[in-house]
Amino acid sequence: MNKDYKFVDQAIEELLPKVKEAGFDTVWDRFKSMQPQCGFGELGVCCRICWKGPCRIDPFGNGPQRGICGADAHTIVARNLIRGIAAGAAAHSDHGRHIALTLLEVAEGHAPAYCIKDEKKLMNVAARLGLSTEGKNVRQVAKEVALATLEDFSRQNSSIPCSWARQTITAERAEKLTALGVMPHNIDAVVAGIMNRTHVGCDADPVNLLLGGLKGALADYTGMYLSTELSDVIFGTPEPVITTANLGVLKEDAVNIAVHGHNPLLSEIICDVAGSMDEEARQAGAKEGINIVGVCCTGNEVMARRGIPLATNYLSQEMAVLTGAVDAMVVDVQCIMPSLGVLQECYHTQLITTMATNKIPGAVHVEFTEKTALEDARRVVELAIEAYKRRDKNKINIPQYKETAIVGFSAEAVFAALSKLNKEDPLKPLLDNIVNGNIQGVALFAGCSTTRVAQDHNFVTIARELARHNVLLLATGCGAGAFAKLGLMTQEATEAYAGDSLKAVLTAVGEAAGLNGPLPLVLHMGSCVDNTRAVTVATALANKLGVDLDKLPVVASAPEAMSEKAVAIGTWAVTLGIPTHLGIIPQVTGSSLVTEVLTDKLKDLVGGYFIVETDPLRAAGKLYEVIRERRKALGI
Ligand code: XCC
Repeated sequence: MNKDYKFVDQAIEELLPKVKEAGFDTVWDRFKSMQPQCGFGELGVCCRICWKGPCRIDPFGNGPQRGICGADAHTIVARNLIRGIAAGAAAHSDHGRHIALTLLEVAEGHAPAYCIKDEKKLMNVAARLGLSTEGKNVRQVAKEVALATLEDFSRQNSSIPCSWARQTITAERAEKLTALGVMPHNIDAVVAGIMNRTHVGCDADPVNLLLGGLKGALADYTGMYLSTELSDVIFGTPEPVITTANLGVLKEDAVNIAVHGHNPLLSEIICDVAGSMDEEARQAGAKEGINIVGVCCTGNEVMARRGIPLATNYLSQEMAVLTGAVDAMVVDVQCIMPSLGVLQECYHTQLITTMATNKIPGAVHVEFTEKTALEDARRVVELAIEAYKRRDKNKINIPQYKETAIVGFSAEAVFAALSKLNKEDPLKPLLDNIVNGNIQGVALFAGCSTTRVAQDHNFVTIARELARHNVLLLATGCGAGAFAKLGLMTQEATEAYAGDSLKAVLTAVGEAAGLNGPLPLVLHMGSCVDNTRAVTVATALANKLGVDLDKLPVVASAPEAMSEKAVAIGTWAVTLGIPTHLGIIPQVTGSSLVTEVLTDKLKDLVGGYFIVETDPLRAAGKLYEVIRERRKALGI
């Protein structure tokens, strides 16, 4: 066993020593050989923006206090931070644009593999965007929705905010953010604006830069929101479904295809065609045909909509290949370790890249387009079957760990479950239980997994502790993956860990919704982009209570954050008024000013702020304290 790490995930604990014996390096080995990591980088005081540099500020005050151009630590840290936010926003919104363009192609009849699976949602979205649907057919409405959405990427009038931002938050919040000058009008322009103002010789005022970061984060929010909603329109809105998670979902006697990345456009079609190619897999010797499993957020997407089992989350993606049982790892965009390309030199796994902007040395590239999606998906499955024939049975090591996971809690699914208690006013039961204290508050777990902490440990520890205090738990992304793998998305977890009053509410709703027992302890809301589903619920609650979002007893936690997307998500959560915990030290502490703004001053400005706490139990305590504070301020 790797003595330097503790894993709460037994599957990794079991597999890793075998991997080490075989002489393979994993993410944890590379992390170890990277020590000590660059202290300047950790503090955020290293500037590589121009080629006079790199420059770094001496954090102890003995060496240089300004870079060659004269930028001090505050400017450098703020610039680095908001460039990360811009990258996160670019990633999420490009994903969203891809979905919006696909919707347009569906409407125009150019994407035969796709259809509008959720017409009701399409109509709701149209209404929310202020579009009239009267007398129009589904395709016409879809086209107008797609075009209105694309305007959020192209509007030049900066006094008109992005529709997807303005229409999805409370009016009071929108007004406040507009007055602050941080409401985005055009996602692309805001991302470009951050790159522009952080170029050498531009914006040097750290506070002004941070305000630019808030705007960038709201551009990220806009891209995420539209991505989730339009994906639901095309692929269906998730409803509760029972599935399984962890490496034990791989099958020795099946052609195992892992879909990995973020964008559901190809993985959905792979799921569609796999059934019709099952016989080919059996003819190749796979007695159980084709078995599709998910990794990271593409995994979350197909798990929430189709109940496809989840193999694992970000940090342990290599472990899926190292089971020797994955025949194809098909990837789209984001959070794909380049090491997968190296691993397949020793394993038969066929790594398949599918997006022109996301290629990996060592992979086979099957270029995906919406027009040829069916053929592309078939090609992927064919490659998997071919790879299956090359499998080395001696290398197969599937840890027999998997947990049941009840997933698919979109905002609509939450409202539908609540409506079983009160048809006329579905929000009332939730609100009543928050007001009477049966539910103390709501915590959204988001973000990644990282080598800086024992994988999944922070998620599980904080969640159990908050549940004990009767806090309702929601999760997305690799946080959701952690909870699914480790059995916290089960009714048994509710019985075991929920405080009495929370348990009673989850049981009443679960029974009424026909689950024959409580709702799971943690509600799976989907992938990273689906964090906006939690905002849908929070905004509905705020509107019903007649308060702004920053008054709600709602908190967020990214206890194992890693990616620039997580930086952007955390920043918009704070900007919307939600106190947000980080379980790792963000790379900003080289500037006392930036640190103070993020953890304190933002509270006066937007209501939300960052809470940095690396100890998970203490973090849970702090989050609960915030919830109590907010309840007190509301007089409940
Ligand atoms: Fe990536 Fe979404 Fe982070 Fe997981 S959680 S490591 S961003 S896959 Ni969004």
